[in-house]
Parts: sequence; structure tokens; C-alpha cells
Amino acid sequence: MLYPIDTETREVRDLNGIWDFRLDPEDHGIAAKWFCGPWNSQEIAMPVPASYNDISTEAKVRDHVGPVWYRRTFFCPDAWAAKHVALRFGAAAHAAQVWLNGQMLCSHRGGFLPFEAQVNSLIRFGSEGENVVVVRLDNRLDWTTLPPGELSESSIGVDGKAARRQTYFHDFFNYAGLHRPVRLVVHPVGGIEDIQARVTRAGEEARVAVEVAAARPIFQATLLHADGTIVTTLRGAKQAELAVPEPRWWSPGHPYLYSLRVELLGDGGEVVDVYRLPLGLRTVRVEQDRFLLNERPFYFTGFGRHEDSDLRGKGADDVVDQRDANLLKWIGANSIRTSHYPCSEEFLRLADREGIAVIGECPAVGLFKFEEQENPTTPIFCDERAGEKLRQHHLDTVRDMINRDRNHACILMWSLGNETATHEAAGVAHFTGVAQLARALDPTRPITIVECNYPRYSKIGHLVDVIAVNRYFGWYLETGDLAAIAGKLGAELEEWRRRWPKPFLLSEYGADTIPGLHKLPAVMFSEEFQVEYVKACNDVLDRCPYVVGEHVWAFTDFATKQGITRIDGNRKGVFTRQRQPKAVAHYLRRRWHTLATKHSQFSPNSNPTPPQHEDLASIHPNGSASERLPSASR
Ligand code: GCB
Repeated sequence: MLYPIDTETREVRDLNGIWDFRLDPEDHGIAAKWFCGPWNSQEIAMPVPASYNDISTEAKVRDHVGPVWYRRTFFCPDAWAAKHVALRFGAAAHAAQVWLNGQMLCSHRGGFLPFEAQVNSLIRFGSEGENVVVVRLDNRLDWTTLPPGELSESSIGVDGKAARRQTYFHDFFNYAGLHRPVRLVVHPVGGIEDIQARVTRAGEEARVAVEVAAARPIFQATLLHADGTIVTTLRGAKQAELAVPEPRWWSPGHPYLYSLRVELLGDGGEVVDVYRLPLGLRTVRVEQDRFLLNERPFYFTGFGRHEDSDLRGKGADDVVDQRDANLLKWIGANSIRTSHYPCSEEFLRLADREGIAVIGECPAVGLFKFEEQENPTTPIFCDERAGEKLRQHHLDTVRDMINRDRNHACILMWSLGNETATHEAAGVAHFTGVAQLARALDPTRPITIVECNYPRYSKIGHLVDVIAVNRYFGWYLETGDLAAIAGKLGAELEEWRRRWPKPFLLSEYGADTIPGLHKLPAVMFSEEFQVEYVKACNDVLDRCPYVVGEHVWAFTDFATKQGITRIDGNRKGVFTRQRQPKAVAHYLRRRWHTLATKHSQFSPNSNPTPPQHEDLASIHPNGSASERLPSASR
């Protein structure tokens, strides 16, 4: 799916800003035909894009379970009548129904990916008058959604009525709303529908296989340097392969972007439609226990990153995105995982430009019940829970995610799920199908399925290219015991290694930390503890040559459901929710910049005053001669 951009043949109009908004606690909006006719005075003003939860001061808005409605009006110029006009939602959480001028336009399931519908037959052009778009969103999670959830009726209603109660098993707040930009996208009728640009390497040369989906087949593909000079150009019929003799390869250290200009040609050779795709040339593959970017070992440094910020919730915001990119560069991180759902297209475009490698994750999270670990009742992968409907939705989501993001140089790997019941035989069957689909759609990228199971229970290692594990020794396990980390984590890494000798990524490790809380000696929740905890884990990783990366959990503090283990959200952030550093950020900054100067390919794009104070010369990620940890007892 193409990202909406302006070109000489295309136009984009933002419909962001203030919309009218209503809760629909009784779920009677459809029966009352809220999709047509004027609304009365019950609506409140709601900014888009944003989650609606934290904008209002009322708990009934923040904690609402069920449908809500958005509405706004707009005009359309006459000139668009001869064009293809579509209404496009960047993301609407979690299920959406859209009406235009009182008529049903489209519906969509899933809160983290875009959808669009052509509007020509319903829209009013020029003097035909004003258009009204109405959206009904539903934030309810059940065993057909990703992430899943369970609904029940609470017996204690405020007004004597039973209230709906939503439970879910993932650790982030169930924000909802029109989370990403809403736009009108205008292009020529019969224009370019989609482009796929697949980069491969032939010796020192790069090849770009371009495929164009459109009603007519003939196009001209031109690769341009950043300064606009032409590298190469070729005509194709539905496809063409460009050869780039001396490519400037993309990496976090050198995020060089070419521009691929695709011109769709008419019968007389005239240009019918033009699209420009920013294109980084790079290859990625796994060989034995190494992760290779442009045929050189790559070591991931960085974080799991949530889309989460004050007031906006999960609402897209350029200010937050750019600050995040700047923090990643400041700390020397080269990568993030889009934990635990596909992030915004805007962030991926930024990551291409700034040199942030990305592990793109789909929202298969919460498919594990920790509280049932000791006493399993119903398996996760069964008809009453994650059955056929959820499986289909998972497949659709992976398909849509890959189709949306496949042209981004920054995406180095797909994650098909986070912490799922991979010990269940039915879970293996489920993920076998999902992994097959991902590989068929994109044979150019490795895949992973992020684990919380121990290696002796996990049954999916054969499906993935990289073993990615979230592990919290010293926090959830061996709580408070920093000294236990070396033995426990070291032994587990060895066990993974014996079972599946593949590259290993520690995809989460971290400790909740209240900024400003200091304790000597270190105790849990203090800044000192977080530093010692992260160091202790890193010491283990540094001794294991098959480790290809470290992603600390989490990039920033973030909102989650209320609970006795959460003080104002999840506080494992290396940065606060307001994007300021905790003490551990300074330690990581020294470590990662030192790694980056030793291995230029790891480095983020710019390196502002690399810190000098600590000698980390003993670090050898991907090193060959590094010392192995003795297998510790468990
Ligand atoms: C995990 C999950 C992440 C949680 C984190 C935690 O393993 O993947 O979503 O937020 O642990 O802090 O408990």
C-alpha cells in the first residue's frame, strides 16, 4: 500500500484537526442513525490524530468500553471530480465503520494499519455542497482481535446498571481513537496503485526489481541520487530490474536514500501518474549465527519502543517522533522493535532517513496467560480462545503489515508475535502458517517470533531465523538479586544455543525505575538498580559471540492498565515518558557509542560528542575469540 504523497500528478489533503466526538455506551448509535443527519449538542471536541482517552478529564471517557463516534465536514474542489479520490485512515483503533454523506463507505478491523476507500460515488464536488464523514470505532477486544481480550459484565454499575468490563493480557493501555492521520488522497484515474522495490546484490552491484500495480502496464523507473542526478532509468511492463553499479549502501551509520521515480505511461507514451519512493539500498540475511547487513555482521543496540506519550496516548505526533529519533542517536542506539504492533508510516519514513533499523512487529501479543502458567486450564490456541477467526486475522494483519512496509530499508526483520503460547502444539501449527505466509510475501527478510518461554518449552525455534527472547532475571525472576543474573541468564543462553544454534537477540530486559529515586547500595526501583541490572545483563551478552543484539525494555516509560505492579504505568523506560534520561541512559550511551566506534556499521547516523569516560574495550559482540560463560546451575 502506497504512502500518500504529493507529486505533480497527486494531491493529499489532511482531515486532521478537531472532530466532533461522542461516546456510545448503550451501543445504539447505528439504530439511531448517527451516521446521517446533524448531531445534537451532546458531542465534544476531539483532536485527530490522538487517542481519545487522555484528552478529556472524565473517567467515563478514559475507561470507556465499546463504540465511540467521530464526525467532521469538508469541501472538495470541482477539479477532483475527474480524479480518483480516496479517504485514507492511517490507523483507527480497533474496528472502524465509515460513512460518507450518510452512506456506508467501508469498514476495517485492526487498530495499527491503514485502510482506504475510493469515495467518488459518494462524495460531493464543488457546488454540490459540504461532505460529512462519520466514523464509528469500537475498542472492544475479544478472541477474534489482535491483541485479544475478554469482555464481561461488571456487577457494580455506577448508576445501578451493569458496566462492561474489558480484560486483556498485554502490558499497555488499551488506547483507542483515530490514532494516525486521516487524509483525502487524490490521483489520476487508472493511476499507480502499488509499487514494490526489492533490492538484491550481485557481487558489488545492487539490483532493484521494481513491480508496479496499475490498470496499464508500461512505466518508466528512474533511480535518482539525493541531489537529483540520475543514476539509471529503465522502461518496464509491470516490472523492470535496475542495475546500480556502485551503490551507496544504506545502514544506520550511512542512511543514504535514493529516490525511485515511477512514471506510469499512457498509450502515446505520455506521463499519466508519478510516484516517488525514498529507497535505501541494502541487503540483509542470516548466516549461521550471524545477522548480516550488507554482508557484514550487524549487532542490534536499542529498545522496544511503544507509541505512547502524554495526552496523545497512541496518537501520532511528529514532535514526539522526531524527539525519539534524536534521543536514539544521542544514546547511540541503532535500532528499535515496534513493540508490539506496526508503528506509524511516518515513523518508518523518519527511520529510513535518520538511520534507525527497525524490527517490524505485528500485534500478536497477549497470547499467553502468565497467571495460568502454574495451573493451565484452557490452552490459548483452541476454539474457545485463539481459534480460526483469530488465526485468519493474524494472517491478514501480517499480509497488510508486509504490504505496507516492504519498501522500507529500515526494516531488517519481521516479528510475527510477542510472548505467545509457543509451548502448545496448536500454537506451533498456528505459527507455522503465519511464518509461511511471511516468507512467501517477503523472502528478503529474516523472521522471528519473540519468546518468553524457556528453551525447554518453546516449540517454534525451527520456524525462525533469529531466536529473540524477553528475559527478566533479577526482576520478575530472582527478584532483586543482581548477582543471580550472570549465572541464570548465561545458562539460559547456552540452553537456547544447544537447542537452536541460531543468532540470538535479547529482545527485552529491564527494571522499573522511578526517576529521582536513589539507593546505595542499589535496590529495586532506584536509578542505581536499573544501571546495575542492565550492566549485569550486558556482561553476559558480551561473552556470547552468537548474540546479535540487545534491546533494553523499554525506550520510554509508558501507560498500561492499572495494577499493583505498576506505579503510574510501566516504568522500565530508559527515558521518562516526557523523553528525559534516567541514569542508565548515560551508561548505555557510553557503551553503545564505544561499540559504534569499533564497528562503524552499528553506529547511528550522527555521533554527537562520543563519550570517552569508560573503557569498554573488552566488549566483543559478534566477536569470534570471546570467552564463553561457564554453564551455570539453574
Ligand atoms: C514483557 C512484555 C512487555 C512488558 C514487559 C514488562 O515481557 O513483552 O510488553 O511490558 O514484559 O515490563 O513486564
